[in-house]
Amino acid sequence: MINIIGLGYIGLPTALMFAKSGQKVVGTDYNTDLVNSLSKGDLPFEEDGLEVLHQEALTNGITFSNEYQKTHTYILAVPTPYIKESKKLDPKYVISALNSVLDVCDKGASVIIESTVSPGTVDKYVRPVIESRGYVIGEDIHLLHAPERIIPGNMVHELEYNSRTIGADNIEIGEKIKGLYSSFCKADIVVTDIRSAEMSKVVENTYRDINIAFANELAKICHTDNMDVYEIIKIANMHPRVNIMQPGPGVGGHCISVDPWFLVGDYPDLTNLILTARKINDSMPRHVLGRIRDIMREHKIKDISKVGLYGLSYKENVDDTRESPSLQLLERMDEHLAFGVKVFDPHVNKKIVDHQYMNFEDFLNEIEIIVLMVGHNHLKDNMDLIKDKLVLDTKNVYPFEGVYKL
Ligand code: SAJ
Repeated sequence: MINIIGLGYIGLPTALMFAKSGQKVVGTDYNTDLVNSLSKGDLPFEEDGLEVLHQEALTNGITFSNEYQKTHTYILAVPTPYIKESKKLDPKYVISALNSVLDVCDKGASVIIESTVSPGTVDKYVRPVIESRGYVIGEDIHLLHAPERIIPGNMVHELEYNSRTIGADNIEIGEKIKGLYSSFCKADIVVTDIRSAEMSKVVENTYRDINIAFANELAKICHTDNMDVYEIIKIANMHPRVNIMQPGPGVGGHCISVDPWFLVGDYPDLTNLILTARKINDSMPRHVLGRIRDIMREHKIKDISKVGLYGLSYKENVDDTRESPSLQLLERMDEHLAFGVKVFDPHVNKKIVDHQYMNFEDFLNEIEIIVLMVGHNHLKDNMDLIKDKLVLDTKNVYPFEGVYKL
């Protein structure tokens, strides 16, 4: 039986996938409401294909509990936040889950950490906890790191078809756990050492952050001299060895905007490029604010409450708002005592900010400038409804003439 600890964005789909492919699975989370609703068949967040997968997993006997199970295989998918001031990883959830596992596990159990951790975390924080409790790593406990790679919005598909990395101290154990993941993963699974697994995960997300920062810097350059950044990136990308990402209002989510900081926190003297990329991406909400101010001036609009942000989630077609560019922008406005901007997101059904509308038409009736922060499909289906507004399109999705861009 596999006991999966932490039923969030990663742990839950992974648990369901293991169950669907015939493994006996218990999902454990400290949140009783979540455990109860999952047992009843309700999901805590929207994700393509997750409902069907949930039903299949329930049919296959997955159970959810507050309790850690006595078993031989554990997967830890708990949050690994970073400490804002020091930019270093906070391992408190991993350590506490690990201690609870050690309270109940079988001798010889494998403990697989799926949560993203900064390079060296296993050596620095995880091994000492196990050893301090008198366990011998490699005998009493096998330690592994199997970072995930799935992208919100396409998680179910990517669980099956993305290649994976498994870091282990011992190749045989690594191969055994590779066999376990092969029960649902159809792509290559590389077995390596734990440090390489930790580092490659953070490197993947840092690469993407730097590439997006390059696109964002290009957007700023092109804006100052009236060039079309999208056209230029499109042409450049036709070169067989160029692949520039798209500019946008900022980088959100709990991965790309967080993981590079682990490297900056741990190697402050060696991370010039990585830090600069982070700063460029973090500067984008402020750049959008500047563009809103330009449009207000041009059209002599003085009242900020005539401005509406479309999109609160960190990217299209998801309801996840963690570190979202819109929230970053609202924070910046708050710092400048500018209140009253209106907000709407069809995927965010809970009220999380002031002046948030639940109805698109009510929202549109109140505003003159609409700022497209997220290119949800909902927006693409309703473009006609915003034609009479001043449109600031930060995602290059508005198909009509007369639009303001980044
Ligand atoms: N973004 C841009 N321009 C782009 C692409 C994205 O501005 O061209 C923005 C998005 O709007 C969003 C942010 O970047 O605000 C991050 O979104 P994302 O879709 O790039 O990535 P995430 O954070 O949803 O998922 C990433 C993925 N990592 C990589 O592609 C290297 C995913 O595979 C990882 O599993 C995930 O991080 C994770 O959990 O680490």
